[in-house]
Amino acid sequence: MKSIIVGTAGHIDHGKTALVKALTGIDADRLEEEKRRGITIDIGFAHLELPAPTGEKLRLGFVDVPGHERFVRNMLAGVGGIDLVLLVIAADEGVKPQTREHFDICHLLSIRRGITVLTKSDAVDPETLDVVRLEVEDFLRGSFLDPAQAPVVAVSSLTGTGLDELKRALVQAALEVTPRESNALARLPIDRVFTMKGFGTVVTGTLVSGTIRKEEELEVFPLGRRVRVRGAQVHGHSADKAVAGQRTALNLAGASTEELGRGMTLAPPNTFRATDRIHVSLALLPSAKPLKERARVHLHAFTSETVAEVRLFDKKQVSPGETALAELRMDDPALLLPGDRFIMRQFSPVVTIGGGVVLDAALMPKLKETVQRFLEVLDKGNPEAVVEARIARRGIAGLTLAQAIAETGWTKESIESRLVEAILGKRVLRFGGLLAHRPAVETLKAAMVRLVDEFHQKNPLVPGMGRSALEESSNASPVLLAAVLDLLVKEKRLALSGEVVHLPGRGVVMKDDEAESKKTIEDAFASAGLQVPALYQVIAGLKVDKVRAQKIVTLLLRDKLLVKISDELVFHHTALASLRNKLAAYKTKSAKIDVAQFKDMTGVSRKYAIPLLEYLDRERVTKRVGDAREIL
Ligand SMILES: Nc1nc2c(ncn2[C@@H]2O[C@H](COP(=O)(O)OP(=O)(O)O)[C@@H](O)[C@H]2O)c(=O)[nH]1
Ligand SMILES: [Mg+2]
Repeated sequence: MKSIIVGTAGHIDHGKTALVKALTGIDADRLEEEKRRGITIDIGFAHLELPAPTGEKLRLGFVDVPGHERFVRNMLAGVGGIDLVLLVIAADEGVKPQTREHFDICHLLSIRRGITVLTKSDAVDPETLDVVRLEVEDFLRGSFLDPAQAPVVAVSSLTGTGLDELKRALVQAALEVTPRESNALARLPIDRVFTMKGFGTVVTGTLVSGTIRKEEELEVFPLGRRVRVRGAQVHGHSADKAVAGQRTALNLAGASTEELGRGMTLAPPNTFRATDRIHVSLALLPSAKPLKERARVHLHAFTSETVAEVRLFDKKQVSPGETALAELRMDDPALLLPGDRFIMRQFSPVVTIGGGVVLDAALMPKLKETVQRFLEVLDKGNPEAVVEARIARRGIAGLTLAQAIAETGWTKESIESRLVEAILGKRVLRFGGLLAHRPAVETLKAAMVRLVDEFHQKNPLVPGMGRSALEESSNASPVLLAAVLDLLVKEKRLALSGEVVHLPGRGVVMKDDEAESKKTIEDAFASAGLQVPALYQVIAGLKVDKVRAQKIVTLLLRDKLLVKISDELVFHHTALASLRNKLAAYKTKSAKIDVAQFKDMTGVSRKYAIPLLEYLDRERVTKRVGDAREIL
């Protein structure tokens, strides 16, 4: 069953509320004051099911808006989620100021479909009705309600004339409406909050996207509060779920009526962020005064309302009828996403002057020109290009899937499907949940190689740069760094020894006297066999200072040319290798060897024999059994 929202629009007293009642049987003027004064003050609701010729049922939710100029802000709270407008014009009055203002608002909100209804047809004679029809058709020409493509139906809510024709037109238009995405992420801008006896807190709104189920957790924006859906009602009947395009009432646990209010939005928890700065493409009505840089305007989006300052990118003012890219700095934060439409009203006197579409609600500090180029891509609206631009914008920080969801309001699946080509074309690289733009990855690769190279030049005696030091010196995402390091190692542009990153083939470069000292040390131990000298004596005889000598010894130990078997004793690796050979030969005679036999075999004193045997035990060459060793 298709669900869509129909909104009324038009001047006060032109018969909007009467029309909704004639169609649905429901009086949308629900407030006591509205009934007493006979005028609509706030938005009201009604619903109707109509069968389509295909047999399909159409569920129409109605939002009836006030026509009085003092209540345009209430009208704006209702019109944000509608799919189809009934532009109501009384046959005995024709086009009036709020006919124009509401019509402008619908156009600025990019409402694509509607029906023009000439009400009170019973109040005029047929000739007058014809004249009014011509006048109205002229008014509509060239707009989304151009009579060539959208019907103009004359009705009388009093006598019922024309209502059947209007219902047929409604069915036709409803079938043509592109359904809102019910598998997108849910967003419910709240338009009413009240307490219901026995239920507690109830909120209502038009579900503009996604699905909300009973028992689901939601987050209230910009409040940041978690609530649980205790129960849901759609068009006055309890339901397990509400889907996009339905008037929805939710019974909430976790927030009181005092804490909630019109203008807040319900959405999935931990997904989005409210913002007070947005980048937009705005259009100024031809009837408006020029809009100057830093002008303050009333900003309306869905049910939210705040004051915002306009910052223009490349001009000092926007002329009537013009469009421009701009930043809006809001007095109060709201949950807004790219693609959301908004209306601007002049600060004072309050009249509608323009509107537009949100391009970005996750601003990043960037140069004006960079931002402008980015916004131009967003403004063109190709979804594939938009995700790619959002990834590119993040540079070497990359964009996580979670961030991509928060920035676009798209689901993970739709983001992934919009990335297929960029990934196949290798313009975007994916590392688990992180997306990075190829040029940024290339920049990062070059920067890492350069960093390691510079490190080698500055620290010739150190084998390489610690991995963590390398990671800290870059502000790239850790996931990206690890992935890029992997790539560089695979491409043999960097090498990794344990946690040390170095250029491949780049050992330690030594100065002449250091190289000489290294040779002296190595030779001293190599020629000593097992009768090794004390390390401090060898160091004392070198040309280089003690600190450098210690570094050289560290290198010799790291490269396993020297082996340290106890705090005092260091041997050359060849001496230890020949010791193993001797033991292997000894084993052919006896499987056991004691300390005395070991001293005889090697010619070392007890001072060396014990640490050597303990070393051999550790190396599992020998195994201590009582006072002797078993040769393994
Ligand atoms: N004769 C006649 N009067 C109507 C018709 N529709 C509405 N009215 C009257 O016009 C007045 C304003 O109607 P209402 O629906 O409240 O207008 P709204 O301000 O646009 O909602 C009321 O007194 C209605 O009874 C109609 O089709 N024919
Ligand atoms: Mg009304």
